[in-house]
Amino acid sequence: MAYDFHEIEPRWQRRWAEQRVFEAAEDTDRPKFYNVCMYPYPSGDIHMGHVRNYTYGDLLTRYKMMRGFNVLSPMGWDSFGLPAENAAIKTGVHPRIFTENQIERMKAQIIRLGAVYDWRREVAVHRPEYYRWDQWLFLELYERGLAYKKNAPVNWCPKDQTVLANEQVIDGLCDRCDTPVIKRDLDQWFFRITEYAQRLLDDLEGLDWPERVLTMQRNWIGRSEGCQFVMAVEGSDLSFEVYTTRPDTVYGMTFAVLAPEHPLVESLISGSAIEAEARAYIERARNASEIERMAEGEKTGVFTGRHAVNPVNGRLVPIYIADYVLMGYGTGAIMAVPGEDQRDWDFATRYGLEIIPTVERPEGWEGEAYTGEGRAINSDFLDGLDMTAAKARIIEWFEEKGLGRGTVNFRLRDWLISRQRYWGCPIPMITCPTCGIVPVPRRDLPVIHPDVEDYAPAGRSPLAGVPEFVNVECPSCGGPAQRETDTMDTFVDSSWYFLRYADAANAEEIFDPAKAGYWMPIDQYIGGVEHAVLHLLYARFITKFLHDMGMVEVVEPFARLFTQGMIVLAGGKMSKSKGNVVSPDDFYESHGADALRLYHLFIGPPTDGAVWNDNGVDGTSRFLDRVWRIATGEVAETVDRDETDADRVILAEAHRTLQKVTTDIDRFTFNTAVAALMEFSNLLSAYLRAGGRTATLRECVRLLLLMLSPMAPHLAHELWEMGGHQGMLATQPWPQFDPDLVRRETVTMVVQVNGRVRDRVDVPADIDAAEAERLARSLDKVRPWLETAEVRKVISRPPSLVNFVVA
Ligand code: ANZ
Ligand code: ZN
Repeated sequence: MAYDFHEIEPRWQRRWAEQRVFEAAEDTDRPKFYNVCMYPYPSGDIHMGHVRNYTYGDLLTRYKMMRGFNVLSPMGWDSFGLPAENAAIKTGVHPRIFTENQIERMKAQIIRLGAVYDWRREVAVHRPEYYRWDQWLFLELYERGLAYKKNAPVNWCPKDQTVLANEQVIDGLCDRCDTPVIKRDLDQWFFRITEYAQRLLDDLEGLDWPERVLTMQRNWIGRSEGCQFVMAVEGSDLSFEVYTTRPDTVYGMTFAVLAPEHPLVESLISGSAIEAEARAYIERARNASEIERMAEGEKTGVFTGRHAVNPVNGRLVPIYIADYVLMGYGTGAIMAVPGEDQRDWDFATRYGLEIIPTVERPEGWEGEAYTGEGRAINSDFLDGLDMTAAKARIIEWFEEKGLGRGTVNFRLRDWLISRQRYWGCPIPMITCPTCGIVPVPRRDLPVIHPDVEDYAPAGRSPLAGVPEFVNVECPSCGGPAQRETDTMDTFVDSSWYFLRYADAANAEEIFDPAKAGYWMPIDQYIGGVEHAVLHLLYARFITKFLHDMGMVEVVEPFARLFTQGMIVLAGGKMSKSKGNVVSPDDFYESHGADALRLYHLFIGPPTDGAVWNDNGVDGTSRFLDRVWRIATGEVAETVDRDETDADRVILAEAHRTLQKVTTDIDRFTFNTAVAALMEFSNLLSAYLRAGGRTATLRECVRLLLLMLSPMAPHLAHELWEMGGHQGMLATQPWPQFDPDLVRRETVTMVVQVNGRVRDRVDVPADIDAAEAERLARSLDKVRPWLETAEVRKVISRPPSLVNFVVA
C-alpha cells in the first residue's frame, strides 16, 4: 500500500479540527506555553517565507504539547493597509470584500500545511469588533497626554499620496513604491513613545532575543548622556541652547551651527544681507532626507553674519546654518568642535574655519578629527583631566553658573501614526470650531468606515470626501463639527493583537486582564528580522502602557524571540511585489504538505537564509516513503525471537537519535534533527534487511513516529493509528531516552610523553584524533610535562593512544 498523502493529509486536518486538539483554555495544572508566529498581511497567497515561519511555529506547538505544556498558538490577520486600497482603486472592489477573500484563501492554505491553531481566537484587524479597541486605546493614550496632534514636516510619498514614517523611507525612497520622498507640513497625530524611551532601553536586559535584534533596538532608541547649555548671540538679547555629548571639548568650539529649521534662524536672517541665499539653502535642506543630511563627507552651510559667545571663555564664534544639524534631535543647535568631531572637521576644512585640538593626540597623529581618549589640552582648568573626569568637571561648572546642565538624550522620536488613507482604523476624534479637539465618546465606538465612491488619494484621506461621515454634532456642545478623517498606521493594530488573542471574542473590554495575565508573556515569538525595530518596539511600548493602566502584569510582551532567515529565490527576497513567489499549493499536490514541511526544516540552520530549490522536496519525500515502507512492513518481514546484539544496537541508535532530536529541537537546530532521523531510518532499513525482530522494530517505529509527529504530523498520525497504538499521536507524551542505552562503549586510552605512560583515561570508542589530543592535554598528570617543554610532535591514535614528543 503506497503512502497516499492526497487522502491522508486532509483527513487528519479535519480530525484535528473536529476533535479540537489544539484549542486551548486557561489551566493552572500544567505550565502554559504561549507560542506566536507574527501574524501575516493577508496578501491572498502564502509563499515559502510564510511556510518556513509556520512550519517552525507548528513544530513547536506540537512538540511543547507533547512535553506537557498547555500550549496556545493562535493566528490572525494584519488586514489593514495599502494593497487592499490600491486594489480597490484599480478594480473598484471594496477593500473589505477584497480582504475577506484574501483571508479565506490564505487560511485554507495554512490549514492545508497541517499547521494547527486555536482558530476560535482568530483576529482580523479590519473588522470593527477588533479596531474599536484600537480606537479605545487611542482615547486612553489621548487622555493620558500620550496622543497629541501637531503640525510637523512629514515624509510624503507623492505617488502613494500619503505620509510615511521615517522607518518607511529607505535611502530617500518610499519603501512600497520606490518613489523619492519629499517633505510636507501637515497636522499629524503622534504617540508619545519617547516618554517610554528609558524603560524601552532598560527592559531589553532580561529578554532572550537574538543579540543582533537587541543591538538594533538599542541603536534605534539611541540613548546618549551629554550636556545642554545656553549661548548668547552677540549684540542682541537672543540666545539658543546647544546639546553636546562632549562638553569636555568646549574650549575647542570654533563655530556654532543651527539646523535650517531652528526657530531662531528667522530672526537672524530676516532683513540681513544673506537673507536670499539663506532662504534658498533652507528650502533645499527641507527636501533632503535625513539620511542624505547625515551622510558622511561634504558638508554645506551658510554663514549668518552673526556670532555667539562661548560661555567658558567669552570667545566669539561665527554662527552657521547647516543641514547636517537636524532639528528633531537634541536642541537642533550645536557647538562645533572640529578638532574632535569629524562632521565639524569636514565643515571647518571646507569653510576655512579654525581648528583647536582639546584632547591630547597619540604620537604621530595627523589630520582628521581625533575622537579617541586622551588628556584635555588647551582647556584652561580642564587641562590634564581624562575625558570622563573633564566631562564631569565642566558639567559641574555649567550647573554652578546656572548656564547649563547634564542631560540625557534619545534618538527615538515620537511615533507618527496618522495616515491619509481609507483602509486603516479611523482616528476617533472630532474638531469643533468652539470646543477644539473633542474625543469621540466611548459609547459611540467603533467609528466605522463609510463606503466611499472613490478611493484614489488626493493628499487627504478618501474619508474626507464623504460629508455624512465628516459632518457630526460636537459631543461636547452639540454644534456642527467635523470628524478626523485620517486613519491609523497599521503598526497600531499590530502593537497589541497578541493580547486580544487571549480573549478574542470579548465585546465589553479590549481583553480580560485575568486571561491576558494567564497567557502573557509570549514564550516564543517567531518572525522575520525585518520587524526587528518597528513592530517590536511599538508592541513593547503599548504593552508597557497597558501595564501602567493595570491591564497586563508583564512589562515585556515577548520573552523569547526567534528571527528566521529569509527564503530567497533568484537572488531576491520572496515577495508578491517582486513576482517571485513560489506557492506551496503545487507542492501540496505533487509531494504533500509533510514533505514540504520537512524540506523547510531540513534546508539549513533556521537562523540562516536559504535559497529555494524546487527539487529539494524530492529528497524529503523519499525519506517519508522509506518511513512508510519500514512501518508498514514493506522493507522486510520480521520474526519473533530472542533479543540479539543486532537488536540491542539498533535500539541504542533509536535512543541516541531521540536524545539528539530532543536537544536539537530545544536549541532550534531543526535541520540537524531531521538529518538524524534520516540517518536512523537508513540504519533501520539495513537492520531489517539483515533480518529484524518484530518487537524491536515495533519499538523503533514507535519512537520514530513520536519524533516525527511535530515535523511530518499527517504521516506520523496515520502510521501511529495503523500500528494499533492507543490515543491520538498529538496527545502522547514526548518519549524519554534511556541514558544507559545512549552511552557509547568506552575504551581506555593511554597518554604518553616521549613514549612513557603518564596517564590512562576512559574515552568513547569513536573519539576522533583532535578530541583525543585535547583531552590528553587537559589531564593533570600530563599538563606539567607540556608546560615546561616544547611539543615537537603529537602522535594521536584514537581511541587507544596519544603520545606527545617534547624537547
Ligand atoms: C560637540 C562635540 C564634540 C560633539 C565632539 C561630538 C564630538 P549622539 O552621541 O548621537 O547623541 N549633535 C547634537 N545635536 C545634533 C543635531 N541636532 N544634529 C546633528 N548633530 C547633533 O550625538 C551627539 C553629538 O552630535 C553632539 O555632541 C553634537 O556634536 C552632535 F568631539 O557636540 B557634539
Ligand atoms: Zn463643540
